[in-house]
Amino acid sequence: MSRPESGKITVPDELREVLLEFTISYLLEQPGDVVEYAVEFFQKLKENRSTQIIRLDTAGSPDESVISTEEEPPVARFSTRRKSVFAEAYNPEDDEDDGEKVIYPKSDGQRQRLADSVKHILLFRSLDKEQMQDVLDAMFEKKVAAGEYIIRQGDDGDNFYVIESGIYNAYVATEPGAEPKHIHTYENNGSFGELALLYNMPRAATIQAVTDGSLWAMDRQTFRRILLKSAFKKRKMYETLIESVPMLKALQAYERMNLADALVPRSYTDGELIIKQGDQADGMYFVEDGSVKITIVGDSGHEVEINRINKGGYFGELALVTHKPRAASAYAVGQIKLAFLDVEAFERLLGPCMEIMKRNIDDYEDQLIRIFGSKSNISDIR
Ligand code: 1OR
Ligand code: 1OR
Repeated sequence: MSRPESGKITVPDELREVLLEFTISYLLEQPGDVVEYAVEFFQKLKENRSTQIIRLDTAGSPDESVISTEEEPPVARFSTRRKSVFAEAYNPEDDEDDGEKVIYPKSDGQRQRLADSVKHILLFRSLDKEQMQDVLDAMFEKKVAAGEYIIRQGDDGDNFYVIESGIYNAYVATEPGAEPKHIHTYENNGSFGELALLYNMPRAATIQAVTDGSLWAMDRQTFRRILLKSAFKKRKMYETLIESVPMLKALQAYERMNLADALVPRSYTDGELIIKQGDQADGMYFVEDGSVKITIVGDSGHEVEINRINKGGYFGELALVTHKPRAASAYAVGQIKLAFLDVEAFERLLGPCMEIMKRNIDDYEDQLIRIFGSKSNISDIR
């Protein structure tokens, strides 16, 4: 077990990855005996060392070369039935987007409701106007009744779903015949069913409606034609960034994927203002490239530099954690690249990093006292 407070024991990335790989594999195959399966799994893993493992890790991009080859997956993760799904090879780089467009006509009212429902869907973030239009055209409404199963774990993927209304529970069964465990509840917003379509895997969880509700669905082909390429590109693009930010190590693979979907690239030129002290906060930033100067206007009225944030660092989280105006200003130093995370996605996705951020904020306070003599010289940051 890791003991972060001691600072001595660290969890190597490889351990994390291998254990995750094993867990997913076990959950998908659902063999009876864990130990027996583990012996077999790790033996195979050792034999296949030189070959690549199909990864559902870190930022989540499965290795594209693996996706596009006809080779057997090196790890016993896909059963025979799953291999047939796996054989539907896809290489986002080759995709020429020549599929037939599907259009479900909609009333103005429906269109409005749909637009509202998809507004916050992370996977749709990187779409341009035209792609977004195609997505809206391709979605169809599906009314569901309380108790209805939308997705069953282990099935092949058919649709991707965006929630308009209703409450939905997600369950995962860890062993065959075992009682599925409740892992998540969706309440009136969000989306599900993307994993099986993105990774050509069986459904990873069961989704059941708790109340009557309304969903917007998109078929597998349309999902893959429009979203696969851009989602892969984005996940790939942010894989390195997410790996380079120490704080984000606290996130699980699935959470990192969602984070990659949510990040938005922003560039700034030398001296440009990114955050203004006293403003309302709309999100936080990760530094992908370059550095950022943090300044505070103290009681004297002078603007003083108090900090520099470099590649792999983050800023602008304080106001989101404290729900106060910006405590400081931030300026670009040279030409820089940032990734922006809006407040809504922050609250949904960075819960697991909250402790680390709070610890860092304690540090701000100590520094504040050191630099300004006392905390009272400057507005309270909490
Ligand atoms: P899918 O196509 O596999 C089931 O169909 C959906 O449940 C899945 O896509 C996700 O959209 C959704 N792990 C895997 N899938 C999840 C999870 C989840 N939660 C929701 N889905 N975990 C819970 C994370 C809070 C990890 C459980 C081990
Ligand atoms: P924010 O949302 O308030 C400004 O917007 C950001 O500057 C803030 O979040 C932090 O992410 C970042 N005190 C306050 N904010 C700081 C500090 C800081 N450093 C970076 N930020 N101090 C410097 C500690 C070394 C203490 C003040 C002397």
